[in-house]
Amino acid sequence: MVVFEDKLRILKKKHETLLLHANVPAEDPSGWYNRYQYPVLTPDHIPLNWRYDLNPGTNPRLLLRYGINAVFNAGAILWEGRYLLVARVEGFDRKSFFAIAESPNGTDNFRFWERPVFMPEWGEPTTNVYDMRLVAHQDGWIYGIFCAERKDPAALPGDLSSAIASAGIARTRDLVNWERLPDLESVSQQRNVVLHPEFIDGKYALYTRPQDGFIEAGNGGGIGWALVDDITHARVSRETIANKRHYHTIKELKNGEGPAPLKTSKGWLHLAHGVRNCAAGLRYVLYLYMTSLDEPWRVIAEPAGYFMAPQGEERIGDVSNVLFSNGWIRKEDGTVLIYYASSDSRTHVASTSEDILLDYCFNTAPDGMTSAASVGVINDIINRNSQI
Ligand code: BGC
Ligand code: BMA
Repeated sequence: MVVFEDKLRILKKKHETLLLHANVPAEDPSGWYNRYQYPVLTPDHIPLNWRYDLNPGTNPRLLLRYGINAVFNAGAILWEGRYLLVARVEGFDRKSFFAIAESPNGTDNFRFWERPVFMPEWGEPTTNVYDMRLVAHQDGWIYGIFCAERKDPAALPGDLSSAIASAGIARTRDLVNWERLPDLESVSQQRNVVLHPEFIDGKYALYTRPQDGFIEAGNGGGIGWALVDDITHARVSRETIANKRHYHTIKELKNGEGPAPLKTSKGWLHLAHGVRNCAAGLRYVLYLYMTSLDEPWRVIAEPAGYFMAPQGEERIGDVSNVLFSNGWIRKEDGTVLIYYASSDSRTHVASTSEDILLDYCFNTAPDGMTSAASVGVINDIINRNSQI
């Protein structure tokens, strides 16, 4: 009994200390953002009563009963003045699910709500769900579009890895009660589907990511754009590629929309991830691009290369060398909080401003696609500096 009480006291103290820990920003030499020093969500942030049976009668040794492996790839929303993240929480059992954590300021003191999200099923039960984008749509609902993954029924016997990725769609008014709508109907597999926050010609608009197989984008040329008449029976009938993949760039192998774009006076501001393959496996980095206000599928600016890449401890985790983001929040004063996860393990925040991001997008050279063009960009900067 004493052992139980002592252990519980220590667990609670450590947990509370972690939750109350103040976060500290550090300016990046680029000037583009401040990375906060501590992750905002980790497995240790998960409430103790989700993981331990706290009854000394049934768990006298106070053993862990459900292990949490990672808390990452969080959607984000500023809702009624509350900073909310809908995290991808993954157990030791490799299943992930959604859970909402709330902070008073968006940078620390995140606490999970009482229970994980109860997501109703649609169709064939979903084996795994992840990477939700939260969008307050013009129609008044808050949508959560996420990847719904099921085993491929056509997989050959012995192939236990082939799966089908599709876009699960759910909506809510209070972030507690969710209405699951039919999954997005699409001829290709879909991961990283994001709802555009406004109607376009009276229709819902989606950023898609057509792919040939479960992993390979194949002929899927990049981030797609599709209009949908009825979100309660969403179907991709025509898909155009809005942001293309390219040979020898950070998005040679795959790319995907991050959170829903932010509307600014100069166009829609997008955060996306780009993937390339190398001897060490896939490398995921984050990049930005702008599209036109009237035609959100038309790119008007795109700086070369990455905006953020894994650094230091961020490089290491379950799937190393990965930064991924599906959530950001713009505050009224123009501050932008970027929630990003590192190496499929933990969630971080970086802060910047709309003005800085627009400056970055319009004043950083686009990719010239060759080494010589990159040298040209540097020479331009040197020439300008020599005239000061
Ligand atoms: C994993 C995802 C990953 C995907 C493609 C899924 O089974 O859960 O994290 O993005 O496979 O590699
Ligand atoms: C992807 C995503 C993420 C993940 C990444 C790296 O395909 O959908 O869930 O962060 O792979 O494993």
